[in-house]
Amino acid sequence: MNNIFVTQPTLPPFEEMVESLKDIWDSKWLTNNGKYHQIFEEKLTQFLNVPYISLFANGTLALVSALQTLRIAGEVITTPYSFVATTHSLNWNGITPVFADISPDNLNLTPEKIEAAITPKTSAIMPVHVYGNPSPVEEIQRISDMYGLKVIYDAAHAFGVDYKNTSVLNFGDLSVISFHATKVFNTFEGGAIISHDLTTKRRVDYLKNFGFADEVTVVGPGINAKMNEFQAALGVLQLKHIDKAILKRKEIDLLYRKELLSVNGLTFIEYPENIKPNYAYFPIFVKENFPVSRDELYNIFKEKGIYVRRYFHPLISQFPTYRGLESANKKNLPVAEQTAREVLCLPIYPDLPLNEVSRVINIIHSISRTKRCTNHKLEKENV
Ligand code: T4K
Repeated sequence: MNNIFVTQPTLPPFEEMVESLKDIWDSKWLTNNGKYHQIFEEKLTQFLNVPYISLFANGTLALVSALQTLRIAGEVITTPYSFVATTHSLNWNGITPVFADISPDNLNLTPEKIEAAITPKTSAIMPVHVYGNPSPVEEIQRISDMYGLKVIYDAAHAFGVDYKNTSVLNFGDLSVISFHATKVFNTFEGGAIISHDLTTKRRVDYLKNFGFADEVTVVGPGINAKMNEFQAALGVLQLKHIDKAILKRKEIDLLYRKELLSVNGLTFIEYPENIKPNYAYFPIFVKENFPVSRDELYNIFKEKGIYVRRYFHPLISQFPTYRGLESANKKNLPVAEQTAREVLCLPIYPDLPLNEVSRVINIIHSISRTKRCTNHKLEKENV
C-alpha cells in the first residue's frame, strides 16, 4: 500500500517548467525583480483580485516584514492556535505576543477575547484565517477602528478564499499568504504581502530588499526576503492549474463530509454560506465518545502508512519560548486547549485518489464500530 501524507504538493507538468528554466538560464537574470517576478506579481494580483501584492521568499519573512512595514511595537494580540511562525514573527520584531482564545465555531480569534486583551501597550492584532476559514473580519475592523489598532492577517492558509464575494485578503491593513510546498498554491517556498495602496506596497518592497529605495538610499532596517526567478516562474505556471486543483480538493472534502457525518464522537467545521473555501485542510475533532483517543487514532493511521497531522498541537502558547507569558495560561485559552487536544487533519490534496480517501474513511468507520474501552484504548481485535 502507498504511504499517504496529510498533504502533497501540486506541481505543473514538468515539461512546462523546463521551458521556463531554459528561459531563466538564457537570460542570466535570477532574482531581484526579474521578468518572471514581474509577470507573477501582475498575474497573481489579477487572480486574487487584490490591489497590490509584494512577493516574498517565504511566508515567515513576509510576516516579519509586514510588522516592520507598519512599525508595530509593544504588544500584539494573536491566536495560540496556529503554526508557530505566526508568533515567531512577533518575537523576531521584539513584540510581546498576547494570546487570546478562539471560537469553537471557526477556531479563529473571537472579537470579545480580542477586546478583553487590549492594554495601553497594544498596537495591533494578528489574527489567522486558520485552515482558510475567514476570521470575523468585520468585527475585527470595528475593534481596530475603535481602539486605533493595526490589523495584520496571517492568511497563510487562505489562498483563493472569498468572503462575501470578495477576497478575504482584502481585509485588515495587510495580509500575508504562504506558498510553501504544503499549501494549496505553492512555489516550493514563497509568500506575499497584500497591501491596499501603492505607498505601502513600495515600503514593503524596500524592506524585503534590505531597505533600498534606490542605489544609495536605505529607508529602514530591511532584510533579504526576495522571491527568486525560479519561484516566480513556477508561480506563473501554477496559476494555470490552481482552479482545477481546488476543485479536486473540494471533491475530497465533500466525500469526507458525506461519509463521516454519521460517525459518533467525530465532528468537523461547517463552512458558512457566505464564503468560497479553498479546502486547504480537513480537520476532524475526536471527542470523548469516540472509541479511541485522538492520539491513538493518529498512531493507528501511522502504523498503516497514513501520516495525518495534529495541526495545531501543541498550542504555540505551550512552547517554552512563550509558555511563561501571562496570556499563555491554560485557563485563559480553554477553547484553544480543547481543540488542540482533539484535532487531527486528514489527508487532502489534489493527487490523492478517491479510493485512498475511502481507505482513510473505512479505517475510521471500522474503529467507530468498536466498543469504547474504559481507558480509551482500542479493542485491537475488532479493528
Ligand atoms: N502562518 C501559518 C498559519 C502557517 O501555517 C505557516 C506555515 C506560516 C505562517 C509560515 O509560512 P512559510 O514560512 O512556511 O511559508 C508545514 C509547513 O512547513 C509550513 O509551511 C506550514 N505553515 C505548516 C502548517 O505545515 P510541517 O513541519 O508540518 O511540514 P512537514 O515538512 O512535516 O510537511 C508536512 C507533510 O507534507 C509531510 O508529511 C509530507 C508533505 N510534504 C512536505 C514537504 C515539505 C511533501 O509531500 N513534500 C514536501 O516538499 O510544517
